[in-house]
Amino acid sequence: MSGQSAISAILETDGIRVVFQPIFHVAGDVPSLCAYEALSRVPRDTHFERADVLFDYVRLNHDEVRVDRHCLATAIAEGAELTKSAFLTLNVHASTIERDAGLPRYMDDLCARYSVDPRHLIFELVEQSPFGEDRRLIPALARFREMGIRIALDDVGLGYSNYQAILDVSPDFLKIDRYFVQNCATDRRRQVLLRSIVSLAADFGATVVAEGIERDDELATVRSLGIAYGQGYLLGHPSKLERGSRPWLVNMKLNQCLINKQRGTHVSKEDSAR
Ligand SMILES: [Ca+2]
Repeated sequence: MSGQSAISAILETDGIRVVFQPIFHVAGDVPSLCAYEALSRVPRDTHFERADVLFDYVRLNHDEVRVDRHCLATAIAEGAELTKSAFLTLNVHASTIERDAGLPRYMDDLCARYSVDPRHLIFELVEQSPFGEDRRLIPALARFREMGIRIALDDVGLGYSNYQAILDVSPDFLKIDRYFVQNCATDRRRQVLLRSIVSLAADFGATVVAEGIERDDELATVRSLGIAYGQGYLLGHPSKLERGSRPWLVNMKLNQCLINKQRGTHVSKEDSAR
C-alpha cells in the first residue's frame, strides 16, 4: 500500500486519535491548569508507526491540508468539553493556513457544530519550511484572529520558528521547544537563550510557554526566568479524554515545595481574553 493510500485508509476509518496534554500557569503559588494541547496519534499497526512519521510523509507530499482538517475536526469533536473551562490548542501547519482558503469557514462550522467558542482556541503554527513565502499567511491568519482564535508559534528556537516568523506572524504565544528546556537547570547557555526569548517575547507582547518540563529543577529554572506557563511530563502526560475523569490532576507530580512564594501575575482566561 502506498503512503497516500495508507493515509486515506487512516482518515476514512477515523484512525487518528487525539490525546490532550495540560498546560499550566506556573508563576503563582499554586499551578493552575489553563489549557490543553490536542496531540494526534496514529494506530501502531498501520503504515506509519508514529504520528511524527506520518506528518513527515504528509509534508513531503504536500498533503497537509486534508490531514490537518481531519486532525482539527477530531480534536474539536473530542475536546469541545475542555473549552468550557480552558483554552484548547490545535496544531496546524502554516502551509495549510496559506493554502486552504476554505479553512476559516470550516472552523466556523466545526465551532458551531460542537458549541465551541473560537475565542477559546489557539492555533499552534508548525512548519518545516520557511514561513509565509508566498505572503498569503498573514492575511489568512488575520481571518482567524477576527474569529477570536489566537496564534502560537510552536517549536520556537528550532528550524523555521525563528526571528522571521516572530516578526511576520506577531504570535500571541511563543512555545519554547523542549530542546532548550531540557537540562536548563545546569546548562547556563540554555538559560541565556531562554532569558533572551523571554525578553524578546515581552517586547513583542507575546506570552511564553515552556515545553518539555520533565524535572523539578527544570520547572524551578523556568519559573526563575519569568516564564509563566509550562507543559511537560512533570506537570501532566498526554491523556485520552474520558468522560468525567481528570487524569492530569491524578498524574500531576508537581513538587509543591518548589513553588516559591514569589507571586507571579496570574492571567486568567477572562483576563487574557481581552
Ligand atoms: Ca505543538
